[in-house]
Amino acid sequence: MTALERPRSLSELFSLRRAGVTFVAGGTDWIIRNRGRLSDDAVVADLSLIDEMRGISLDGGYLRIGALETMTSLHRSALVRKYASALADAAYVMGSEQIRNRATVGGNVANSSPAADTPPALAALGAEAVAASAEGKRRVPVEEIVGRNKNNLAEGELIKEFIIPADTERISAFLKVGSRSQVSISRINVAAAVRPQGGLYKEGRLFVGTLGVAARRCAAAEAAMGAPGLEKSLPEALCALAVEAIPGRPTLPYKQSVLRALAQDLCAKLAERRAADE
Ligand SMILES: Cc1cc2nc3c(=O)[nH]c(=O)nc-3n(C[C@@H](O)[C@@H](O)[C@H](O)COP(=O)(O)OP(=O)(O)OC[C@H]3O[C@@H](n4cnc5c(N)ncnc54)[C@H](O)[C@@H]3O)c2cc1C
Repeated sequence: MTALERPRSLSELFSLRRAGVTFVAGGTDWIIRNRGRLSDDAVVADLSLIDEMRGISLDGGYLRIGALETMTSLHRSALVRKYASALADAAYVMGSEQIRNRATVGGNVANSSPAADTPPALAALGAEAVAASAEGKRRVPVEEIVGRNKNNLAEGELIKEFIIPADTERISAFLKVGSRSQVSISRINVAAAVRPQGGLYKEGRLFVGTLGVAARRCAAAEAAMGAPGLEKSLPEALCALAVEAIPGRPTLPYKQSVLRALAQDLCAKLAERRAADE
């Protein structure tokens, strides 16, 4: 019979030392993927009682976000809104209210869907995931954790928390377009974190989701945001990234036209945030 384990700490979880343990957090992806498909000897570890994987706090210049924090807790958090507004934006537009109440940020990254909303936001913010296993912990940039529909965690490793530089000089934003205005998976999403300087945006980090992987960096778009004429050069850079990432795909023209519109909206949203900070 399938076994269910409900450890209360990471050390209890790692002491299970059973091969092939599968983790479940909020279950919003896991249940859909595993319903009726678990083998009799499967071991399911429910992570939800592990308090070390919860909490949002500011510590030594970094924002720490436990992997079990839900989309609702992220977008309601004053700390997330202040230091990581792109992540608050992504959490706010994800799924329905019921999904946001269950879906965890660790699960969203670990699931690694190319259309996931939090990975580009976290990557733009320079977030690192703290990966933990019985062997210890390591810090990995979020964009290196997400692969193509598969994460790059090692066997038995999980995401304990995320660490984001807490920088008040930086503003950030996330935008997505789906097939509907609500409860819609992203057709395209984009996130940027920048340092405003004059009318330009320096030291930018810009990531696009849905182009084959959940978070693809666009160096040309980052350069465009820091130079005059960004209204023209930013959409051009994003469209060129789409050609490079998904050449010849039937969805390419659609994605390019959405990226052009998102580039404009991103500039407008960042300008709004810059003005609010002044
Ligand atoms: C109706 C609906 C609408 C949705 N809309 C959106 C949307 O708009 N945008 C979007 O991005 N997503 C959307 N999703 C997917 C979203 O709910 C999930 O990606 C969610 O964030 C996953 O978190 P979870 O806690 O439910 O993970 P689970 O379902 O529990 O787990 C997902 C996967 O991650 C692994 N896992 C979970 N936590 C960890 C961890 N800490 N470390 C390592 N591995 C872990 C599990 O083993 C499993 O493989 C939607 C889902 C549904 C059902």
